[in-house]
Amino acid sequence: MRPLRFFLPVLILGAGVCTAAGAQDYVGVGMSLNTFFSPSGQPFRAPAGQPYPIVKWFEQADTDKDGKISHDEFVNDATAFFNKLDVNHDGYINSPENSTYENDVAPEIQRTDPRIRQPKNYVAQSDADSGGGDTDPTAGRYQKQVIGASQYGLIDEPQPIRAADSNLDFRVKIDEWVNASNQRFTILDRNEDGFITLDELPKTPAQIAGEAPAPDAKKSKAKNENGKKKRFGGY
Ligand SMILES: [Ca+2]
Ligand SMILES: [Ca+2]
Ligand SMILES: [Ca+2]
Repeated sequence: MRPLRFFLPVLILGAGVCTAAGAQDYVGVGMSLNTFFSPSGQPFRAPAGQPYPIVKWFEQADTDKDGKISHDEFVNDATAFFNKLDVNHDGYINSPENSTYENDVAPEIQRTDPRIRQPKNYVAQSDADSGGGDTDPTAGRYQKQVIGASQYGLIDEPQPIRAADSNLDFRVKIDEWVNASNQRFTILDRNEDGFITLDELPKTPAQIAGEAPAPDAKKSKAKNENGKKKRFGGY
């Protein structure tokens, strides 16, 4: 299978956000870890303490309510989101419509949530004082960061709309969208039975971060174990 492509500017944007400011600058500005992005990039949000909103997407896509998402249901759900983004209904998501997606529909993709765990040796590369890189055989090599929609999604695609633009003409035709949706279904149907079920889906990075112990609890635990304060993740 040909891998879906990502646009370099999105990667650069994500890296800049991560390194240009401290963690606290991005917490509390409307970013919630209880956020899920469907494989098409549609955001679903739930208040803290409520079930992770993957269930909202699943209920939306599973139109016959049999507890599993068929290939047709998956593509229909993706196409419905395409039609929402294709505001002028010309069969393309063009640049202005994509900008509306990035700025208004899914603004989370422009920020990197510092609570989401990043590959360890990215930290070693960017902050030599953080330690831990010397013993890692991959230290110093580029490790792909978890950015954009990948923070909240099941597939590592920082910008799911642009990723579907296979001929790189800065617009996504419905045919390209259906092709991307077919690929996404194949990735997610891990047991290849033609259906997506909740129990075969991975946890998203945001979901994992949301379920992790609070930072204060981690710090005090580390202090107790090591007898001194320890830095976590370079933040
Ligand atoms: Ca179904
Ligand atoms: Ca359009
Ligand atoms: Ca399956």
